[in-house]
Amino acid sequence: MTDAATLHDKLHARLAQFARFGGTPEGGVHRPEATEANRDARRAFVEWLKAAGLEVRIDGIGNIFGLAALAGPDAPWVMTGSHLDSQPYGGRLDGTYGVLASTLAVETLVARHGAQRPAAVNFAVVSWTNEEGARYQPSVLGSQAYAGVFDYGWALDRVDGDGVRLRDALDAIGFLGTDMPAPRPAAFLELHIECGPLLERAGHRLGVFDRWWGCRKIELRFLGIPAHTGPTPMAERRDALVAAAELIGAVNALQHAFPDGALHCSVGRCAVKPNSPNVVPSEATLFVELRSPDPGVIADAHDRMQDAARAAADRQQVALEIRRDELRPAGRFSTDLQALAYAVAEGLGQSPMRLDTIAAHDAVPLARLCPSLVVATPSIGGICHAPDEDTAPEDLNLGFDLLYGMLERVLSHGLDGARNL
Ligand code: HGY
Ligand code: MN
Ligand code: MN
Repeated sequence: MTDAATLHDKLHARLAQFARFGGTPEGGVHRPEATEANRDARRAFVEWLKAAGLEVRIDGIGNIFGLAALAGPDAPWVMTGSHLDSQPYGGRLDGTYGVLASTLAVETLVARHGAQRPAAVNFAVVSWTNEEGARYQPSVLGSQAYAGVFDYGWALDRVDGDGVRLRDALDAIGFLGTDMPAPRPAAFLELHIECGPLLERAGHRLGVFDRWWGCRKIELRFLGIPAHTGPTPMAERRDALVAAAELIGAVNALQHAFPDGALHCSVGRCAVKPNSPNVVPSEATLFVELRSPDPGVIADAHDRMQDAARAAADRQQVALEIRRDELRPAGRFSTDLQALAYAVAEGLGQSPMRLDTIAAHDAVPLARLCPSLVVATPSIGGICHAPDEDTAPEDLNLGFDLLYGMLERVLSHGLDGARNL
């Protein structure tokens, strides 16, 4: 029988193992979707699932599932997991922590669950493709395809900044799967680092997200005229990057048009062509994000952003092209699963903090299919999407204990029984 300390040792051994896949000198990971480092992490995950005796399935967009039909094919499936892709030069915990904790918890519960004890549910462990939306947009792509938001073919045809389609990148690493996806779950649980400062500042060690913010993601392009940056008279230039620079400032200024903290806005990526020091930029592509819990704020900010983009294009006498404009509406996670999380946390001597998640998670599209929830552990300094992203080892252990306790309860008592013990 493995005790908690042994399980925690196993968790940290896995975290150390996976931190080597794309590990960076600063202690983070560079593991964007379908890169070789991502391939290596995927392979190690599949090997672990097989060693744990789970049925492995890799679906048409490279989502990896590990199935344990403990309760029989007609019983409900409880799914748990997260993602193995990372931001460029990002952190070693975002996504990975949830995949490893879920796998260790299910592996342990399967091993401990003798055939003689009745099981109320089946388990599915998952690693979703392209959650981060770094190499391919939109984000949470694999889980959205699974949830039916996009069809697999459309999702596979997304191209990265070098024009490489997701289907070709997955094929190149051997993860363009052909298996059926996992059965539709009756519940989805995700363990994740907070990716923000609130738990640490409030002195809480566990968080339960009860709602997610809405997010509008716009990809737009200014189109100017290439010219020599030397002799071309200033008045005759059509500089796409100057228009982009004006808009970047305008997007940041949007925060002041709303109550403090109501809108989080950014331009995180700018692609310039031909990107030569002595050519007037003919193209500048911006990736804009507008996040708020209030749909009216997002709509108003979106209108203001569009007005600012048109004004910048007019001032610089360049063209403007909106290439992608997606709204992921705000929503709420399952109150039943939240009640289960609080009950298990109480048994661990913890009173979790209620939180919003402003970051997206795969649990958001899964909420279209079934009750879904994300539980969180503190991020030291609130740092996330950066090499020094970190969480205290004892908090990583506690987050694992919370997830394990939730899964253990539903295994024995079912989703309804688990809450009312
Ligand atoms: O976009 C997000 O919030 C997630 O971290 N990919
Ligand atoms: Mn994540
Ligand atoms: Mn992330």
